[in-house]
Parts: sequence; C-alpha cells; structure tokens
Amino acid sequence: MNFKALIILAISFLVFSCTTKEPVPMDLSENHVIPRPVSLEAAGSSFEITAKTKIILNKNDSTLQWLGNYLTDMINSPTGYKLKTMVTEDTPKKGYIHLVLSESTDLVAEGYQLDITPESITLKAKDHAGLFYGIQTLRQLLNSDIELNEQQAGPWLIASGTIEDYPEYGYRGAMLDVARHFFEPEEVKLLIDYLAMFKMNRLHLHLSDDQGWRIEIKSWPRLTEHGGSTEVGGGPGGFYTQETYAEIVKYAEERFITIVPEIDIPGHTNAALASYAELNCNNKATELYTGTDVGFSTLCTDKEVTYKFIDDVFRELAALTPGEYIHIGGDESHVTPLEDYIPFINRAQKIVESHGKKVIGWDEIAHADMLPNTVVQWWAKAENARRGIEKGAKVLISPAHKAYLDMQYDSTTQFGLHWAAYIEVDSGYIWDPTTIASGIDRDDIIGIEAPLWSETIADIDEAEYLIFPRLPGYAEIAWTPSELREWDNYKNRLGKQQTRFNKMGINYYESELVPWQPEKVESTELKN
Ligand code: NGO
Repeated sequence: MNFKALIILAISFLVFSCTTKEPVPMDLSENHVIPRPVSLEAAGSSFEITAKTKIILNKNDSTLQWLGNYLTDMINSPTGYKLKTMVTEDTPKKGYIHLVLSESTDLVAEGYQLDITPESITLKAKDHAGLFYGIQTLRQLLNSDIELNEQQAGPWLIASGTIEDYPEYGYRGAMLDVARHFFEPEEVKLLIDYLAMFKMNRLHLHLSDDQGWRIEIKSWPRLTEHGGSTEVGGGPGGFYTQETYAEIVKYAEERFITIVPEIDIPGHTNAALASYAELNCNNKATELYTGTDVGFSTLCTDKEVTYKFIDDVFRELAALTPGEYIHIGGDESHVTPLEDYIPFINRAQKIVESHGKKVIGWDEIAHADMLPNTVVQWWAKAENARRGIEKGAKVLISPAHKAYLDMQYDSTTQFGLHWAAYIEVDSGYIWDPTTIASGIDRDDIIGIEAPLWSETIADIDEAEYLIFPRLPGYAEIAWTPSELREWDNYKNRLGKQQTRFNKMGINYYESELVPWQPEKVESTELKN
C-alpha cells in the first residue's frame, strides 16, 4: 500500500468513527420515574435525541398533531433544536421517535408501550391519553435539563429497553380550593401541569364556599360581583369569568385532565347568602365572611327560590363542563337539620342529572338516596362511604388523615392545618385505597383524590410547599399496582427528583425522610 492509499484509509477511518458514535451504555432499570411503571425491561444501551431526530406520527389526526407539538416543544426549548413532526407511513431506518396510535388488543385505556433502542423510540398507545403519559415517562427518563427553557449542552440520552404501563384507577385526582383564597388562572394552569407530569387526570375545583364565590353565573351576577369580592383574611378575592373558566377547562383537557367543578351546598354557602337576601330563610342577606370557621351557613331548604337558584347554577356550570361529573359538596351542613338535608340532597342530585351530569358529593350525602351514578367522596367517615355503597354508590377515596394535601407535615412545618393528622411524606404514601377501611373494596372505588384546602395558603408558591413532595406519592397510589408500591423504593426515586424540582422552580418541603440526591449527569461520562 502506498503512502497516499494509507492516508485515504486513515481519513475514512476517522470520518467513520466520528459519524457512527457508539451508543452510550445506560441502565433503564436505574430510572426514577414516578408513578412507577407497571413493567420495565432494560437493554443496557441508549437512544440519543439530536438535532436530526425526527418525530413521526402514524396518523393525520389533530390531537396526535397536538401531542407531537407538545413533544417537540418539550425537546426544542432546552436543546435549541428545531425538531418538527411529520406524518408518514414509511418510517426511516434510524433516528426517530414514532408516536403510534394503535388498535392493538394488548393495549389498554390510558396505557402505553415504549420501545427504546439505540436507533429509535416507538411509543404506542390505544388512545391519545396513553401517548401523553408515554411522553411524560420519556420526560422523566431524560436529564432534568429538559425542564429548562434556555439552551443546555446535552447530550440528550434515554436508556434503552421496553416499558409497558397502564393505570390502576381511572380517577386520579387532586382538588384545589379556590374559594378560601382565590388562585389566578395562571396558577391553576401550573397546577394542571404538575398533575399532568405525574399522569393524574382529574382536577376538582372547589368553586364556592362561605368566603367566596369564584365562578361567574350569568343569571345570578351578584354571586361573583359581591360574593367573589373577598377571601380568608380579607384580601380582594376574585373570580373566573365564564370565558376564563372555559380556557382553564380547555388547557386541562388538552393535558387529558378533566375539571370537576364543585358548588358546595346547602352548607358552606355564606358568599351566596351574602349576595342574595332571598336565599336566606329570614330574607336578610348575611355579611361577607373572611374567617375560617365551618358549618354555620345553609341555603333555605324549604324555599322554592333555592331550587330555582341551584337549577340555574348547575345548568350554567354543566354547559361549561365537558366532564361527566358535577360536585355538589354537601359537607358539614351542621345548621341544616337532617330531615331537611336529605330531601334537599335528593332534589339537588336530580337537578344535576337533569343537566346531563353525574353527581359527586362529600361523604355526608350518603344519608340521602343515591342516584345510580352518584359517587360518594370519603373524606371523614368510612361509615358514610359504606352507607353509600349499600345504596349502590361508588366511592372516591380521600381520607383526610392520609390524603389531605392541606395537612401539615409535622408540628413545625409552615402552612396547613392538622385537625385530621400530621402527614409526613411516608405516611401520605404508605396506604392502600382497598385496605384502608373495611367494607370498601376495589370494585367500589373509582379512584383517589388529594384535596388541597386553602385556608392557610394564598398563592401557588405557598400551595407548592404542601403539594410537593406529597403529590407524586398520591399519583403513584392511583396509578401503580399495590404490589409495586414500596416506600424504600419510592423514597429513592423521589429523592432523585430533587434536581428536577429545583430546575422547575418548585417550592417543595425538603423532608428529612427523603434521601434527596442531586442528579447524576450523563454528559460527564460522555466527554472523552
Ligand atoms: C374539611 C371541610 C373543609 C375544610 C377542610 C380543611 C371538608 C370536606 N370540609 O373537608 O371546609 O376546608 O376540611 O382541611
């Protein structure tokens, strides 16, 4: 071989070894995804997202396109790439992420399959929600720099292997009380993003209480004009116009989250009673209330105007609600005698049903008759949940001593109440909906919800301190089968979310029970 040939050979070797970079070895089983996926097999290698990665959709469908854009936005902002989606049937040989809506019978509702190889990623699901959850898994498999908006160095590696995943419960929710303190639409949207990240799919909004009425009702305008004008502590309150509310509903719906709106009746109604004199038995409007007592107010259950009122409210609310449920509250009606409460709740359920919606109510509603589709939300008394089950109702699990996000972590932590319990991160995680009370079995349960009441929190930063890090645990209880839920395993995964929480700017409680751990950066292994 002459000298020239040798040079050519050397150059081709160099070019070849630079362009075909060996995939970086990575172990998918070391992931810290929350909720823990149902099954996972590691293949020891990795896929790298680069500027040339193609995002391919298998159908020309607008929601699929939305999902493709959601994924490219997620990737493009921190990588600085300009990835685009394309719809095509012929897949390239390598370097693509394929989103596939499939009718395959081994896929279940909201579930997904991920096949990650050094050449490509295939994400398959039966429905759009499943694809969205698969994207959330990819997000958590990527380095937490993916959460940032400014361009980062990368590389953007995802460990190879396969994941098959689907939820245990159909209702995986949280609640925000926007009545005790008003939360701006942008704050609610941020909460929606947090729920989406952990594959939760319901946000219950507590829209009215003694201290404030937060949703515009066009046929009863003083509810918000007057009843929405303050909040706990005397601040200015606020309310959602129907337009802003519809935007929140849409934002949630795009992220596969259904808003469950609550108008709490017949108690917890002082804001309405202060706005309209005729809703009071004595025809006198009450004063606005900015304290935190409960159980002192009631609609006048034997006046016909009361039923006209709730009919108008639920009609307007139903028109704003794509979801199947409307929540009627029904808790702590201490000044409504039981003989008035029962027929009132019976009639309220029929009114909601007449507007095409199913009813959820706090567990006290089980004293009334139950319409066939009514759901009892257990917060205080398991006995009420059992009473509802006997009458044919299903149960939503939110026991205050385990699932209330507004309980303090311990006696020294900021924000929150402790009337039900102190709920440290382990205590919030270590329980199971099917065994926590006798007589409430898997078949009776539609899912779990973690309510956040807002007597002690005035904005989303304060809310975050109570939400994080407990929310991911509730999401895991709702998603992951009980045999895969184990505190020691969970706490390590949670601890590894620290860098991500920091980059997301989340104000979380740094519990000593969690082994917080800065994230390992793959890029250091790469540089040679
Ligand atoms: C109770 C009460 C709410 C309080 C909350 C505080 C229910 C269903 N009713 O839960 O009005 O805000 O506790 O933790």
